[in-house]
Amino acid sequence: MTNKPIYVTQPQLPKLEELIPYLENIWESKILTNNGPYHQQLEQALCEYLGVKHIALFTNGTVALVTALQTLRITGEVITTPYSFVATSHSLLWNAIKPGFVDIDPITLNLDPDKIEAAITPQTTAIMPVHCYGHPCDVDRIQKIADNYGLKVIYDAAHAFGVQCHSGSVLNHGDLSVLSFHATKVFNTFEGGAIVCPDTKTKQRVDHLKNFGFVDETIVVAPGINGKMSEFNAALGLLQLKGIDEALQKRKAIDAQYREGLAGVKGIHCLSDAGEKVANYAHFPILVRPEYPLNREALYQKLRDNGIYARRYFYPLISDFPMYRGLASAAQSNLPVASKAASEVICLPIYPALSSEQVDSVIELLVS
Ligand code: T4K
Repeated sequence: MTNKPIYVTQPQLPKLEELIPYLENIWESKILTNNGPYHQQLEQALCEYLGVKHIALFTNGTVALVTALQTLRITGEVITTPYSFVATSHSLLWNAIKPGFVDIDPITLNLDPDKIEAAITPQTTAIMPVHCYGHPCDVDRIQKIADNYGLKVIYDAAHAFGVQCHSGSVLNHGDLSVLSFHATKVFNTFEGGAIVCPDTKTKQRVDHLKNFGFVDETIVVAPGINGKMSEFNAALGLLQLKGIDEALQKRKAIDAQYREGLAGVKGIHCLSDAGEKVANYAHFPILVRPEYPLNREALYQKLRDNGIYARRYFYPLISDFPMYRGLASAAQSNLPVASKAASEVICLPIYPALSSEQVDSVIELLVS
């Protein structure tokens, strides 16, 4: 039994004293929200860091997803993955859109491009894939299908902060990409999120929608929501950016340690990358296969009994929750790969402050 519990993640935080000058400025200016100076600075800084043209900050990733769908006026049906956090599909239901679940690729666990076309109906207007665990989807093939059928693509990029694929930032693919800056993410602002937009016109529409639809004091152009990030969260984000490269290096080292320690363990499959040029090591998922002496549930419990609070992301599948399971596309027979992955996966702890000894203690439990 390890002394202190080890959770699947732990947020990275700057030194508290470094935050104080930012707070003093906020207290002095009395600008707490509504596109204040820190908000503007963080949008600019993130565009530069991530290599994207426009970013609109949000209170969280879920409201950003809901707003992204509103931005492009998506209706009808949207093709998506069942192997994700519920927020992905919930954003569709909040827009009265019917999810069309499509199975995932067995190697990357991302939406399988081979299966998308068969799921397109006359009502389909968009595809919402997820860069699961920060591993890029097959963006080129997905775009080709979208172009052929006249569909929009909105990426749920909640896990994909800083990830680069063959063509640079993965966030530049699709019509919009949505980030989460939740406490559990690679880059956090406590709560937060963003929409990455390709042009000023789209960014302007997003900015209206996240501010109730206001264009100016008297003009409201859409039934917008309140999705604005506060100055506190934005200031924290500016500080967090200073530590992000070091945090990513630490994650990379932990990833390497797990891979080395688990390489010879029969029945434990470490998910490989999806060919990204720059990875972010957001999660460390393993698949517990039949050759392993314990099944997934028994291993999950063994870890817990030893103070390791690993998580079964993503089990159950979204399509198995009550508000989705009545859909024809939610049938397990339609989603064999996702169903298998959901029954085998365990995400091991990975975060910058996790020591090499702690990683060893997790590996030891898996090996013994
Ligand atoms: N799309 C995708 C693909 C997503 O994964 C998510 C969120 C979203 C969209 C929506 O974005 P946001 O609206 O959240 O911005 C967590 C997170 O709450 C959620 O943000 C995340 N995905 C999901 C994968 O995981 P839980 O219920 O598993 O979190 P929780 O509270 O059990 O936290 C896990 C562990 O992290 C805890 O055991 C301890 C540690 N922790 C957590 C928090 C919140 C801390 O040490 N400090 C903290 O403040 O959902």
